[in-house]
Amino acid sequence: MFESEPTKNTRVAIVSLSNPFNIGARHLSSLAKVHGYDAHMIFAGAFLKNDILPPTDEDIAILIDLIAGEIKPNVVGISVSCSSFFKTAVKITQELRAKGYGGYITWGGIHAILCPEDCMNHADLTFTGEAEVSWVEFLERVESGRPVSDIAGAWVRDPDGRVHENPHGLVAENLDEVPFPDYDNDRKYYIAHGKLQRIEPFRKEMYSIFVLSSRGCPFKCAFCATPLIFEDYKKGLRKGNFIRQRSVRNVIDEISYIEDSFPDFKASKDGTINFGDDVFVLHKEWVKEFTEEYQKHFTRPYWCYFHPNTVNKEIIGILAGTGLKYVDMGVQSGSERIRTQFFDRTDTNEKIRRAVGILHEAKVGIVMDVITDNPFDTEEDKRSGLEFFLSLRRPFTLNYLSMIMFPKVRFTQRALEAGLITDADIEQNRMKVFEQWETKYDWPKRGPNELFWIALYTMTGKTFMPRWYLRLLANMPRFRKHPGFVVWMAKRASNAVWFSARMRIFWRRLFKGQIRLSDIAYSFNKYRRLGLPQE
Ligand code: B12
Ligand code: SF4
Repeated sequence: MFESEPTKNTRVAIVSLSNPFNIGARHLSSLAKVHGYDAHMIFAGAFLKNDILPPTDEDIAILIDLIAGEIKPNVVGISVSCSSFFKTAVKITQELRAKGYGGYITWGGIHAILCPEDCMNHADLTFTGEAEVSWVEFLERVESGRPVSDIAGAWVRDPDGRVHENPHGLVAENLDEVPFPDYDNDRKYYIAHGKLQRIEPFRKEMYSIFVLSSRGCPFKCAFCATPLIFEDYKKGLRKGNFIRQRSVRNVIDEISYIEDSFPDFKASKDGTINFGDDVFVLHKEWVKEFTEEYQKHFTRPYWCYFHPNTVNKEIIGILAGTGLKYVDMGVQSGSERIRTQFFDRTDTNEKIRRAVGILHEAKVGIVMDVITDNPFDTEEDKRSGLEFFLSLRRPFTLNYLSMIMFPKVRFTQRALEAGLITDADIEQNRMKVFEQWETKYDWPKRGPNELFWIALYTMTGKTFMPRWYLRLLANMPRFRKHPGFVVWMAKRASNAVWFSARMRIFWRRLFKGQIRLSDIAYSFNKYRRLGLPQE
């Protein structure tokens, strides 16, 4: 789609760190190509089973050689798409300079947006927001040899060391005008396990893909980076609309482009579309049109995020039966006290119970995100969490994410003020994501009591687990110190649910004569690469 020959001289190398998705960086690659620049995209760092790890030293050495020795771009763009990669970005920047690379080194992504002051100790330019508009402006100036020091939307360091903290730039108001994220197998590199492959990483393995039908979120969860950006809009520091929706046509066209780019994915029934929008669905009319069009064009399953407050009968009724496999709903804590007082969420127990009921009635699968390892949790919170999950209609699945102290967000400030953490725990210093982001049972730094409650909660959504039995376990102090048996049970319960769901699909397809060897191979590879779901 974007494979035409460059018409301009400026060459760009965009680096994505352990993130083959990186929709934001892929947009910048397609934009550069559409404007005639010679854009290369390098994905450095392996995408592993349930793990996020930074690129290894060996991977970085290959990356530096590739950029400084082979591509020799005028501009390097490093996407710090998560604060955990701050130190990796520093290392790459320093090593590029040590290798004699003399072009611009620019940084962007969420960490650059939140902490430009730190990034400017290393980068020549730091993009401080969505960069579609300012990126194109910057490339035009590089191409024409004009100064870049006053680019809106970026902080810029002059050769004499002076830093220009330019105001925020414009964002793409009409998202339909932004070219799709670049999935072409053209000028793509994948560096992992000490090996360079000249290939779009998803060509090798792609089992599901993220599509964003909108940008922005109206909520203000204290642990999340998004509300900090929204605050800037409210204060008038950022211009335009924070919340924007793409047209249905544009979203459908992007999914078609993705399918055409990845024939294996297109041929498979199991590859899902993940709508990664912070909160999917903002308007009823949009949903109506979307479901009609989606069913006309695709049969593959999809899932999306919902906030409990946005689940309503009408919208779920429209979505149900159109391929919606499940809804992933942020609940974040079973304790209403934690949710409202520490997470700044407005979803009461009652609202969540209602949302779960609506999803059940519509026969839509339910996954609820829950944050573990929260230092504000008390024993009372854990117990009330158990009672809350036990009060919900079953079945449902809990998806755990370990609490990470991201910079500047309100929750981190609160934990700092309460003396529960220090600066060393903030993610760009701590890099906890590399140890624990999806909650895993075997993380050695988690105490037995936390592990006990996690395992117990896991079983609350399983229909075959008697509620009285879970309450009984909760009242046995021995298990809090030695949760091995409860963890063992939770794992078996999850495996049983997973296995029976797969079997149901298998028999249904066999009955309909829809079993193909290619589907079995695809599923096998998927679980070999990504691992069985924990839940
Ligand atoms: C979809 C998504 C994912 C997907 C896809 C990842 C991706 N980044 O595409 C998956 C599931 C893989 C994922 C994984 C993770 N994610 Co995530 N994810 C998101 C989400 C919801 C949308 C990202 C997105 O595509 N936004 C839209 C695009 C257009 O915006 P953008 O990425 O910011 O890119 C723009 C600018 O930043 C800039 N830009 C970006 N890169 C570059 C590079 C250069 C050179 C330049 C000039 C500009 C530039 O221009 C882009 C275009 O406008 C965001 C929340 C959000 N609303 O942003 C969280 C978010 C980015 N994720 C987050 C986290 C923590 C993670 C994980 C650690 C898992 C977890 N614990 O949740 C991993 C880390 C993966 C990694 N290696 O980075 C946090 C990061 C917080 C922080 N301070 O670091 C966020 C902000 C959510 C939150 N809780 O606050 N994520
Ligand atoms: S609903 Fe999601 S994206 Fe919105 S503020 Fe809360 S956590 Fe962030």
